[in-house]
Amino acid sequence: LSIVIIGAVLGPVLQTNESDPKSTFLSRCKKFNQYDCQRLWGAFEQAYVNKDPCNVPVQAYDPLIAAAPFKPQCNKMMFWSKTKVVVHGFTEKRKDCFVTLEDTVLGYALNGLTWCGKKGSNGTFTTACPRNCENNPVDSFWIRASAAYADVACGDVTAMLSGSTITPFDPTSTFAKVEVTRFKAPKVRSLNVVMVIQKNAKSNCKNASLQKLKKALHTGITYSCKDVSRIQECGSKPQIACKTCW
Ligand code: N1C
Repeated sequence: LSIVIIGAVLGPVLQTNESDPKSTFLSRCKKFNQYDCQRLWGAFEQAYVNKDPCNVPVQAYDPLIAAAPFKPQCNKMMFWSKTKVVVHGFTEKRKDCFVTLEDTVLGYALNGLTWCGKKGSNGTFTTACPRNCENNPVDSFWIRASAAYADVACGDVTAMLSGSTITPFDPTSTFAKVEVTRFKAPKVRSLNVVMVIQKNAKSNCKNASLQKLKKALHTGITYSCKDVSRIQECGSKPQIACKTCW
């Protein structure tokens, strides 16, 4: 009996054991229905399996992105930099207002995971995966997915940046390097920055780096920035209209 009980407890836990990316990927993917998850896993694997883990370029994920293209969700698309926890804590409660890359099948399935292959092996590994070389499997995926997600951006776009850093618009971030430059006018009408202000904030909307963000935007895209210190409020009160979140 005790074995049955242990099995019943461990079964569901092991199903999403992060040391087994395949089962995590498949179980997360299944929550979306409408996708052939086995086929997506196959398209994912081909990007890095049997390759030197420092030799997986961004384009290796083209077939994966093509197999699960991002759908434009005008006026709801949310981007972020250095605010991952706040953003997802918030979008989880207000899916009606905003969607992030992690709310799409690929972003959701791979969020927080580590993976790499090895030359001469057909396996997926989670330990000793390099992140310090340019063409590593994890960074290349996020760059490719971020580019594809930004490519379909439309309408009024939101970005949550962090007032807890000295440079909220960090030129080395994926948001700056990959996403902002892909927003196209007139498909994208505006970029609206929500500056997350927590206690002991180091910057706000007046920060000089935001002038660079404004300049980096293609002409025709309107820019705005708002310092928001009570981000939770909109998340905890579902009756607040999206427009009046801040
Ligand atoms: O480099 P960043 O942030 O500016 O990237 C964030 C930006 C978002 O707008 C997303 O659309 O780029 C996209 N994105 C993810 O969705 C994502 N999920 C998980 C980029 N990176 C993502 N990750 C991991 O976080 C990934 O490992 C990458 O290196 C970090 C980047 O976090 P950041 O510096 O706060």
